[in-house]
Amino acid sequence: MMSGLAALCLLLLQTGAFGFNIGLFGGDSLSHQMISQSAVLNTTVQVCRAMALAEGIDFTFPPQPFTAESVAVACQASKSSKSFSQTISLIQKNNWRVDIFHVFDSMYHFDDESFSEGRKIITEGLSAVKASNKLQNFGAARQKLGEILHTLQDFYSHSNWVEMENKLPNSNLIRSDTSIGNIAAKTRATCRNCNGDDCKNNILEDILQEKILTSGYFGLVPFISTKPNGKCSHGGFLDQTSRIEPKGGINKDKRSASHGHLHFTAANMAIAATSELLEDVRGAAGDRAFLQMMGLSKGSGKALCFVIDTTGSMRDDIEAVKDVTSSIIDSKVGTENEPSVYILVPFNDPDFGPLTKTTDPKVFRNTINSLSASGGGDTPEMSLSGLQLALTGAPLNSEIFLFTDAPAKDTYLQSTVLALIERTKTVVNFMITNILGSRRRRQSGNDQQQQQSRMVKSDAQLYRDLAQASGGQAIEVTKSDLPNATSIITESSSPSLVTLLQAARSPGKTENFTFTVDESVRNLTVYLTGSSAIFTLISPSGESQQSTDMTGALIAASQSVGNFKTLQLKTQVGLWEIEMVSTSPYSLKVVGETPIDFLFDFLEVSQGPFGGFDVVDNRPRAGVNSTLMVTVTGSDTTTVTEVILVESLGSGEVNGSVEAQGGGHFLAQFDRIPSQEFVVLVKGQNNIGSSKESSVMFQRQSPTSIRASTVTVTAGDSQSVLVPGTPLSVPFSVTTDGVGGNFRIQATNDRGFTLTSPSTLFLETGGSADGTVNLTAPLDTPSGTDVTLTVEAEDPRGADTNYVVLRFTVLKTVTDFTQPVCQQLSLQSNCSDDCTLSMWELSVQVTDGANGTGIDRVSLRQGNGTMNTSLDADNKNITLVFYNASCCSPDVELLVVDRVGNVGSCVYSVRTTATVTTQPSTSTQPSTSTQPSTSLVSVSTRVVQSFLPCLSITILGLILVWQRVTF
Ligand SMILES: *[C@@H]1O[C@H](CO)[C@@H](O)[C@H](O)[C@H]1NC(C)=O
Ligand SMILES: *[C@@H]1O[C@H](CO)[C@@H](O)[C@H](O)[C@H]1NC(C)=O
Ligand SMILES: *[C@@H]1O[C@H](CO)[C@@H](O)[C@H](O)[C@H]1NC(C)=O
Ligand SMILES: [Ca+2]
Ligand SMILES: [Ca+2]
Ligand SMILES: [Ca+2]
Repeated sequence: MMSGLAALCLLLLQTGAFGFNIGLFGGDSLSHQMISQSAVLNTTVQVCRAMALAEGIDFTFPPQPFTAESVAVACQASKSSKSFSQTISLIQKNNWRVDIFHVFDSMYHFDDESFSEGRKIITEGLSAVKASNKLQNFGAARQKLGEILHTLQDFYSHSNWVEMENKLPNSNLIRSDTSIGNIAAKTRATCRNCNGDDCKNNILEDILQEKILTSGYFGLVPFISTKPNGKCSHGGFLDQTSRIEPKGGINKDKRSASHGHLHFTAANMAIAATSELLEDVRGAAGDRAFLQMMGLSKGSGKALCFVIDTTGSMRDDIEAVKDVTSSIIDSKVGTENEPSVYILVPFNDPDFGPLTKTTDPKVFRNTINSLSASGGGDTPEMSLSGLQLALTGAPLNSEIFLFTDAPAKDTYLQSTVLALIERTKTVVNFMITNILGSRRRRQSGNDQQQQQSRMVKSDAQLYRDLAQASGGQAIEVTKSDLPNATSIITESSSPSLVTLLQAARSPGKTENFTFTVDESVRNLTVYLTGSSAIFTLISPSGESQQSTDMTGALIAASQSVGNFKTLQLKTQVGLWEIEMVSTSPYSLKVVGETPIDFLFDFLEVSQGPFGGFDVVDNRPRAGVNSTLMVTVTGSDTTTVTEVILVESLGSGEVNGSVEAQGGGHFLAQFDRIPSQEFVVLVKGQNNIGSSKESSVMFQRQSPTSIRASTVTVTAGDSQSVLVPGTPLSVPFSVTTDGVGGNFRIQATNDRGFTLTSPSTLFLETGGSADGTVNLTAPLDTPSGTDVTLTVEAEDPRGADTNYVVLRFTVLKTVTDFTQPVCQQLSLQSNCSDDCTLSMWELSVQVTDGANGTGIDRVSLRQGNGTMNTSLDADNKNITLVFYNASCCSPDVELLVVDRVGNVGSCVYSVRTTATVTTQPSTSTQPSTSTQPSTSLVSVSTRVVQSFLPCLSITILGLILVWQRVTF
């Protein structure tokens, strides 16, 4: 069913007869993708520049056109280039999805003259973005940002804004308290019937002269038009309203569109409007938080994330974590390996959380130091609940360390945690103490609150399985060895480590593994877990070293504690071999420090007669051929030549055929997906020079294991915000390629919000069924809180599970739409001809009006002077601002932000008399037209009717379909 519909959707796109311009790295038009990327890169550069100047650091603009890589370097955050790339593609995906989830909702596209409804989507979404950023929920902010940018950009393509010869974007689209413009009455004619070239001028003269705003009507159903008399149509093959008089259309989606002659004007206006919205988000968040939202941060670009059992038996372990935290902070703060964000989640029984997230190492240290061990009742504890919270709160691709000495009590969350590991590609390391079989230790008299009963080996298996699936280690040590083990693993894993090879064998197996080390790799390290692994290492130059010989030529240093061993290898470029000999289970992981890494998205080939792809947001479908999109990060000169799916626990491999797509993107086609869990191995060349001879082989591997499934779970969009106290219905559907029966449904959220969900759904063999989850946030939930909902479906045999993971933002209804205002109290100067000898000073009071939420922040956007703020002694609603500067810096711009993120700007100058503005601070000029070169290009604005059921078809898939057919 699913695939048939998908194929139909794709057919409609592929024929091209519809004129949809859905292309990837070519085409002659600007897409939502391109528009968003251009604005994001440009705004980010401006923010980095401003921050550099404020810190007195020189700033060098990257060459045009900007890339994620070059911007990250210019921002001195090259270690975050991967997360920056990922942020951009996330924004692009969520932008695209508006066309999938809201095909018929005219207001999402500013069609049908739905101006105030369209603006409401933008401004409500903007409030959610600001609220999310305020609570550092950047993932939620990115998602919502992508969504609202779609609607904002569509305004310029679908309305007559550029036909009215406006030179600047409509700033009122990102505000709620102003007029959008003079909107045409429903009864007023806006277009004339037209034919051929005449259609460039089909908007009525009086509409243009009087600057009356209109937009095209759009309808897919022939002969039934909702277009009022005399109105303009969207235009194009699919739009049936454009066949009804007045015929013709006005959209500027691409160059061949009805008003395609204005395509670049509209697209560049959309870039300027996008930049303006981003500037508003920046003003509300502050520069540093804005960059964090973009995935850019100073330091390692990684989170240091601890999940800690705080029950009575954990006293020693908590002390060990305190020590290692102190030593990490002492040794790394101020270096490029400093963690970019610190996260802590305690768990106990029955309580767990809250999650603490901070960029301030002192705050983190204090939070850790305030932990104490108590409670917990019986032996098992709520470890998976704690882990779930960390997985949803940490940035993508993080590494988490979980400390416990007890089995999980909440084992029902195992599949949920696994789903979240897969979705977020997070590595989880378990530090497990007190396992039976370790050296017996006298019970500490301090642990009176909790009976200490040892974990048996099988209790730890759940942790081992999760570690293995995530590409992490399950380290089993005595409590006395924990400090050493913790410092070894955390010290060695914080910098920009990437995985070159990873494998696990259970039961153990004698096997030879090889891995290629390229010139970019530093600090080559091998992690081994397992009780009795013996190995021989062979270097590219043919030297070898046995595990029994720790003084040989290849191993620079090694450390061993419990079941865990690390070997630091003397880095040699070329092909290494490691021959493992062990009958007991082991895991092997080879990592190195290098900027070059990769991102991947699984795509699934549809079964229908026309082929095409679905992007897979969960487990890819078993038993069918498939496609992977691989994106290289950290290098603009790297080529992927091989993509291989390698079974995580065995030696089975499936090779893909690779096609370069430009811009660091590669497509790999596979005949089948392995039936066992597997990892993605990428090999290629790093072309340092231009000649082939200077290229060096490299390999990288995904730490996270992936599983295929015969079950599919899909849900509608997660665009709705969650209003505290009001249940939100989330419809979902489950499809199976396998046997029918009762499928077990489990819906959980990471906040403990109330939810209702069916516990089973009945599916016919090969059939599907629908369900609904109702989720309610408590009334006192702060705006900006995000909640992650995971809905899982397990087949009747309990052998196969799939899931969908959705993120929602909680937002109280916003009632404050107005910006704070400034009132000048005094401006004094003694400026003379020699400005270096004279000063000026300014005093301003800032208020947010009687019904405002109050002043949150006043900051300096422009001006080299000194600013101080204080609250008025008599009226705490008034913020007083004092500014003084040299007369050589005669201008100042204050950004004034209220508690819901309305941003005002006040500009004063000593050049002339003072001026006050409360306009949005941005006045972005429309940029000059740029021809698309290397970036994602051309997603036109509306998708066909058949898309609606095709919920699992998403951006990349659609782009790729066209790409394959066209090139
Ligand atoms: C633990 O670390 C200390 C200090 O770093 C070291 O002296 C000791 O030998 C280590 N113990 C083990 C078992 O590795
Ligand atoms: C591993 O390599 C060694 C030396 O090349 C060889 O003798 C041995 O048979 C290999 N073992 C396996 C399991 O392939
Ligand atoms: C980049 O942004 C700046 C200000 O934010 C603007 O002046 C400039 O025109 C923009 N350039 C492009 C290419 O969008
Ligand atoms: Ca305990
Ligand atoms: Ca307990
Ligand atoms: Ca306000």
